[in-house]
Amino acid sequence: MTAERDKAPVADPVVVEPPEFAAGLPAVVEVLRQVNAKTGLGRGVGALLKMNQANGFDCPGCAWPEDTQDPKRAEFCENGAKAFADEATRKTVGEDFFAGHSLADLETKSNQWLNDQGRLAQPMVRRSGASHYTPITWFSAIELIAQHLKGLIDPNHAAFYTSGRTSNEAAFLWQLFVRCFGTNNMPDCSNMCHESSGNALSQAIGSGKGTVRLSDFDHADAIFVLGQNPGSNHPRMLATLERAKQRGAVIVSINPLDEVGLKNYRNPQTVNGLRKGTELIDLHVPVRINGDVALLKGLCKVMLEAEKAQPGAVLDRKFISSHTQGFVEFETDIAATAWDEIVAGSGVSEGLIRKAAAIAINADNTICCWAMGMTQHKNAVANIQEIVNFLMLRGNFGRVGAGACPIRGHSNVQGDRTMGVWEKPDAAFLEKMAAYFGFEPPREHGLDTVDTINAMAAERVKVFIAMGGNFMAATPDTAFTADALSNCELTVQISTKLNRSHVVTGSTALILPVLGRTEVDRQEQGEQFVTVENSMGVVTQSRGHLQPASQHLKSEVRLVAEMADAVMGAHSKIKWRECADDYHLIRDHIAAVIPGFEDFNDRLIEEGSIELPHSVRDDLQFDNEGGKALFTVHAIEPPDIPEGCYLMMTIRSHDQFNTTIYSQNDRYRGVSGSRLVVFMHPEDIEQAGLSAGSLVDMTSHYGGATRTMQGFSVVPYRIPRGCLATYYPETNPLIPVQHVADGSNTPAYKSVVVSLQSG
Ligand SMILES: Nc1nc2c(c(=O)[nH]1)N[C@H]1C(S)=C(S)[C@@H](COP(=O)(O)OP(=O)(O)OC[C@H]3O[C@@H](n4cnc5c(=O)[nH]c(N)nc54)[C@H](O)[C@@H]3O)O[C@H]1N2
Ligand SMILES: Nc1nc2c(c(=O)[nH]1)N[C@H]1C(S)=C(S)[C@@H](COP(=O)(O)OP(=O)(O)OC[C@H]3O[C@@H](n4cnc5c(=O)[nH]c(N)nc54)[C@H](O)[C@@H]3O)O[C@H]1N2
Ligand SMILES: [Mo]
Repeated sequence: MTAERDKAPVADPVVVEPPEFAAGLPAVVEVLRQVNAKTGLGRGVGALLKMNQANGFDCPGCAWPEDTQDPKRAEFCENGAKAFADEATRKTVGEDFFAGHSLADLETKSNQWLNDQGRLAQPMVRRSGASHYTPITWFSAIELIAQHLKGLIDPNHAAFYTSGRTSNEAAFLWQLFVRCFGTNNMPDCSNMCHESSGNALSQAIGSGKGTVRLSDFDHADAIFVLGQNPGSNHPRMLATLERAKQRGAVIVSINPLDEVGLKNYRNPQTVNGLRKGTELIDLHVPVRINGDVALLKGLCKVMLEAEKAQPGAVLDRKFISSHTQGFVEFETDIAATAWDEIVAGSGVSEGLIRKAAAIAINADNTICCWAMGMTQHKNAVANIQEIVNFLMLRGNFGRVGAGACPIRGHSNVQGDRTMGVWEKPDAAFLEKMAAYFGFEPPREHGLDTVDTINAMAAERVKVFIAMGGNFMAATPDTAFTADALSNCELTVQISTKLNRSHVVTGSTALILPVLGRTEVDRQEQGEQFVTVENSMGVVTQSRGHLQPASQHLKSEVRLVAEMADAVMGAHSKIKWRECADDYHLIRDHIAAVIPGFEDFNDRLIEEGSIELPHSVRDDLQFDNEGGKALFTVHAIEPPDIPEGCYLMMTIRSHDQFNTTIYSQNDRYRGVSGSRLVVFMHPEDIEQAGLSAGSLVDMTSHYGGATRTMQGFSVVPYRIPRGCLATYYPETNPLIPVQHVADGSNTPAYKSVVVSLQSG
């Protein structure tokens, strides 16, 4: 099968050496350029200064927490500013645009082009068989949804996707609506993101959330950053790492790539920082793709050996005996794991592993941070549980300066889960919802993202409604997913910007445009604010200040309330519309149903933000099976890579936010002009008879099936032998929908077996 690729303008990339430092003056220049081009300088900068401030709006970028130590500093980064400018653009997409572009025409456009057209400005419908989207009133659009949902013989024939920008208020009302309607089919972007972390941590420590506060970075002696590229994806984290480093913390990066953001950081918010950088990492460990289980077992082996040589010097025996289970099996397994296996599995020498382990042994307090480099593999859950094993050896839980720190992606992805957006809700939560709202929620678990694609393909899901995101471009197996989506009777995209999911649709399709975070949200009872939860369990307010991009936009909350009202009608005991008139009412409901949100409204006013409780962090209490943190044993299972094939990871550039592509450039990797590149070790290039700039086709191999894409330009890069890197989402057509992580069902986006053919 030849899958279709993104229709980006095909150009040869310009390749130069990656820069020596991250951020600094180029970041400031880039912020001003993007803000000026998209929003106008005066309007843009004024609004930007309100980002992540009290009484301002939460950055629509990543979920890194605000630094409250210095409330006066500008609390945004280059990529947050880009996300802001992209939402606050003055360009709009309305009925004239759609009259001038048929779906067939839009099909031929690139993701970047679609996004560049501006903010969606009015509700549009594509009627069955029609060539174009045409305008529809809000009333008719919502009636159309209600008609389709009410026409289903089983509520499980609908699926309700959420991306992670949705506020707590909208998310809470959304899951309530979906459950009143009668299904738990709530796939979300977490299913493709940190699901593996949630799954692994819940089993091992009894909570799916990280155990670290932002302030812990001020007390950590060692910080291990595994499979994460903060320079591009969480740039504000670099300032935190810089402060830790200047205080004397030792930083280790475990990553196939020596990402520039971790090497040298020039803080653009300080005069000194613009001129001179801080070397952030002390040690880079160039693990091979998916070699982390072997590597982490190696680290633990060194620590166990050192303890044997000097009993009492390394392990936190008290922690292990009082708070953990499974240690003996773990110790036995590690002792039986040979160095040959560890070195072969990780691609890292024993010497380097010993060096990294020495850092952990010498640190009283260690934090491990990680992101997609750990979660998007077949054995991703094992990856994360090995991190937990590693941390537990020295008792790095429940104390200041230490712990497990999954770094979340979308700005409110963690909050959406806290609000109950999950296809596998726990029974206690459903009980509480049932008792408080007086309805019988469905108990059977619903479909996650991959299962939803399969159910659409099998025509078991017929109505698909997405609260944000870009399902079509973000999911694996593009051609298969496109067919699956086209099987639906109705697809609805509740969105801010035009994207691929508006172009590949069900028989009937709706585009429903909503307010973004940057915009004023005026309802019956006055101007509203919403709340979001950051990566470290702190809930803050977010209030937009810009005038809405169009007078036709609804808030997400209002839209959910109106849909619920239309679907549930007079039977519903819930006063949906009143909730939309005044979001305080929703927060009162949240306070009644979700643990940790007691007196939510009052505390928000009095304290400004609230920190959610965490039983491991606060009380060293583990709510998993057995009531103690669990050491787990995982075999080293190197992926099966046939002769002549490579293992490919799909990664983000410095100029994108997920499927939103700002430009074809990746300043931090020295590539510009094209994203259709494949990063490759120079010796692999030579061995394959290729050279820098060669054009190749790429074929993925899974279960006897192949998927091919054409026209990648080869870029020599410092990457381990046998490993390749390409950009997400361009290569999603190559990723088999069946290739998922055990336990979490997350697509193995970073472990794709491919071969190259000269183009
Ligand atoms: N500007 C910007 N910010 C973002 C996003 C964005 O697209 N743009 N996306 C947001 C979202 S939703 C998310 S989830 C996060 C993603 O943030 P990240 O996880 O940092 O993003 P990725 O580029 O997917 O991959 C991260 C790193 O994993 C490494 N890696 C890949 N495979 C392996 C492996 O097997 N082992 C190890 N140790 N490392 C590996 C790659 O080399 C890369 O450096 O960022 C969020 N923030
Ligand atoms: N190959 C590969 N695939 C991946 C990944 C990878 O690393 N490799 N990463 C995965 C990960 S970690 C994630 S999180 C997913 C991301 O998957 P998604 O969250 O589905 O994708 P995004 O690109 O973030 O969605 C962007 C769209 O969201 C809409 N939007 C933006 N802001 C708002 C808002 O405030 N409200 C509403 N209603 N809509 C809004 C806009 O229309 C915009 O076009 O992709 C996954 N896919
Ligand atoms: Mo993500």
